[in-house]
Amino acid sequence: MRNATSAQRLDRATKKTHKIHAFSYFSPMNKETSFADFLKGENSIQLNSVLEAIADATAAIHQKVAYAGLNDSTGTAGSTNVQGEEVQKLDLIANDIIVAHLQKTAGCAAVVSEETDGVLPLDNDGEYVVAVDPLDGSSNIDIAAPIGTIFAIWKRTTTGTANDKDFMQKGNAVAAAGYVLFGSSTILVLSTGKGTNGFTLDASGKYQLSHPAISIKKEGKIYSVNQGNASKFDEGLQSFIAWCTQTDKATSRPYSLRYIGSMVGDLHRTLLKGGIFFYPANKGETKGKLRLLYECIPMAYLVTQAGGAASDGNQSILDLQPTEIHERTAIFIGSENTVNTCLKFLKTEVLA
Ligand code: AHM
Ligand code: MG
Repeated sequence: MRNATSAQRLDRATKKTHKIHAFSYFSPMNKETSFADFLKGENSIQLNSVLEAIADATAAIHQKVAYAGLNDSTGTAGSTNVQGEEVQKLDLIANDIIVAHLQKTAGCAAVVSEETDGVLPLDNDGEYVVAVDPLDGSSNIDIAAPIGTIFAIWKRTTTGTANDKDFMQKGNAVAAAGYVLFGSSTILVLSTGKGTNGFTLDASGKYQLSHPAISIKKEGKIYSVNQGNASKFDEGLQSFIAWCTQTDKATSRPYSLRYIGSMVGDLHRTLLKGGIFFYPANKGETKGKLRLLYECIPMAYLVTQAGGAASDGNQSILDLQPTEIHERTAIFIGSENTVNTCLKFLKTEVLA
C-alpha cells in the first residue's frame, strides 16, 4: 500500500510477526461496569456508602503509594504501633486517609485499624463497623513491590457508641470484605456474600469491573510461605514442604514456591492461579503472625466465596470466635484440595 503511514506499516509488521489479527492497543473497551453501578441495588444504602468510601480512600492511597519516592513518604515514621512493630510513614498516611473517608460517611459506626490501639468510634447512627489494615506488607513499601489495604465490615451489634463488642463477630457474619492490591495494577477485590469480584482502578480514579466471578482452582501448583522459618515449623508442615518439592508427574510436583512477603500480593496470585498460602504458628507458639480481624478473616471470606478454603489448622478461619481486636492466628488458605492436603500433613506429622 503506497500511501500507508509509518504507523500503519508498523502495525502490519507487528501483526505479521506476532500473528495477531484483531488486537489493537487502542481498541475501544467494552462498556464498563463501574464499582458504583455494580453495588447499586445489591446492598443496604449504608453498606454501599461505606464500600464507596473505602474505594475512594484506596484510590487516594494509590496516588500516595505511586509517588511515595517523590513526596518524602518512604521510610519509617519513627514510631511503633500497638503491636510493637515499626511504623512506616505510608502506614500512617494510609490510615489517616481511610479514617477521614469513613468519618465523612453515614454508615460507619467505628473503625479498628492495625495502626491504632483501640476502637475508634465514629457515627453512632452508623450500622456498620470496619476492621482495616490500611497498608499491609510494610516491608515492601520502600522497594515499590506489591502492598495493599485489607478490610472486613460487620453489621454492628450494639447501640450508642460502638465498642469492642461490635468487632467480636465471626468471619461467617461478615457483611462485606475485600482488599486493594497496589501492584502493577491497582485492583479492588470484594465480596458481599455473593461471590468474589475484582475491579481495576482506571486512569480517572474509578474502579471498573475487570475480574467478574473469580473462581479459585480446586488444586494448585504453587505454595507460598516464608520458608526461611521452616526449622521453626511443626514436623508435619516441614513434611508438607518437602512433599511440595518432590518430583511426581501424577500430581504435577514439584510445585513452584512464590512468596512476595505481602499477604495481598500472595493472596491475589493464589486466588487467580490457585495454590496455597500459609503463615503458621511456630513450635511452642499457639498463634501465627497475621491478624484475625483485618487480615485473615477478610482473606478467608474472599477465598471461600471464590470456592476455596481457609483454616487455622483446626477449623475454618470463618468459624473462629474473635476475643481481642488485634489477635493473631495461624492461617492455611487457598485451593480447597491443596489446603486439605497441607492440613493432613499438619495433623499426621508423617514424613513424606
Ligand atoms: P504487616 O501488617 O506489618 O505489613 O505484616 C503483615 C505481612 C503480610 O503481608 C505478609 O504475609 C507477612 O507480614 C510477611 O511476614 P514475614 O516477613 O515474616 O514473612
Ligand atoms: Mg498487616
